[in-house]
Amino acid sequence: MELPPRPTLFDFHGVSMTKYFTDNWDNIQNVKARPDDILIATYPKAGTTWMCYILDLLYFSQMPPERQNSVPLHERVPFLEIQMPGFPSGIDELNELTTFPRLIKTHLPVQFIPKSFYEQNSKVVYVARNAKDSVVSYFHFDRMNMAQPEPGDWNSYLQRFMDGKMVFGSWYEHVTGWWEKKQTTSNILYLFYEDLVEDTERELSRLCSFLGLSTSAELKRQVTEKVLFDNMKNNKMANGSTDEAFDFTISPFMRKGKVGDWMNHFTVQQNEQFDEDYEKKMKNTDLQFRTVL
Ligand code: PPS
Repeated sequence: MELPPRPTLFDFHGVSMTKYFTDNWDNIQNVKARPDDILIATYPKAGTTWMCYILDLLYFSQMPPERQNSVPLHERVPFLEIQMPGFPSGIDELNELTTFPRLIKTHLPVQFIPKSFYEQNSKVVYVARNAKDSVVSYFHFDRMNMAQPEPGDWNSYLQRFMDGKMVFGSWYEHVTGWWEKKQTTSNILYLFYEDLVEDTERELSRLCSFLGLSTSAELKRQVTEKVLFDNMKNNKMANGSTDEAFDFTISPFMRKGKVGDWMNHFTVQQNEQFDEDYEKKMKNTDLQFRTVL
């Protein structure tokens, strides 16, 4: 299938977006959430796929093996806001789900979450990743994903990230918006990519207690093994190889999976400018990230 030209960014209620995430807006906003729904919310490149796979295994690894072996992860965990011509929308896929609970992926900033999720007290697992590794990962993703705007060169991309002119808007506003929301609701678990890299099994235990799951130590160990970076990279149902918009000759979707790869991309000058700007943008929050382990 021939791909349409790359989409362009536009301002959508104060957030940079592309049409693929706004065309279905009314249906997204009118979605009927359920109390047992679990939203996996992230700014892009924070470890969304990793968390989707972890949750899918925690809930459904006892199901017949066909689920894991032949159903792509993006069908098991629909992407709420996506609507691309020629493909079922996230809402269509959500309506097709027959499993409970429903696991739902979203990159929406907190103010765009359909109100039904709050009314139904659905749970949210938010994963955040430090800004420097996020922008590097996003840059390589935008290079290889023809459904994203043209990234341009690294220097201008970095500036655009600092200006919040990315699909799904400003990283700074996304991570702090969800952080603030978490202070007033017990239904949000706020996790960090860096913590997941440091000790996946520990974070899995936090996840299980938040979700009220009494997962056995053996299952936790098995899940931890299955979601190791190299295992996911080789897993055709989870490594993005089913996505027709991805050009793997440019970059893999499972690229490095590390904390600190930003050091291979930022020049000394870019780093100084970034840090200075970061201090200003993040001065009113107590949210802290690790950029090295
Ligand atoms: S997306 O497109 O927004 O849904 O991307 P997302 O899944 O959020 O993020 C992709 C980055 O997460 C890394 N990743 C992992 N790191 C460690 N362990 C595991 N298992 C894992 N799975 C995915 C992936 O490699 C991308 O990061 P980079 O830095 O580009 O490698």
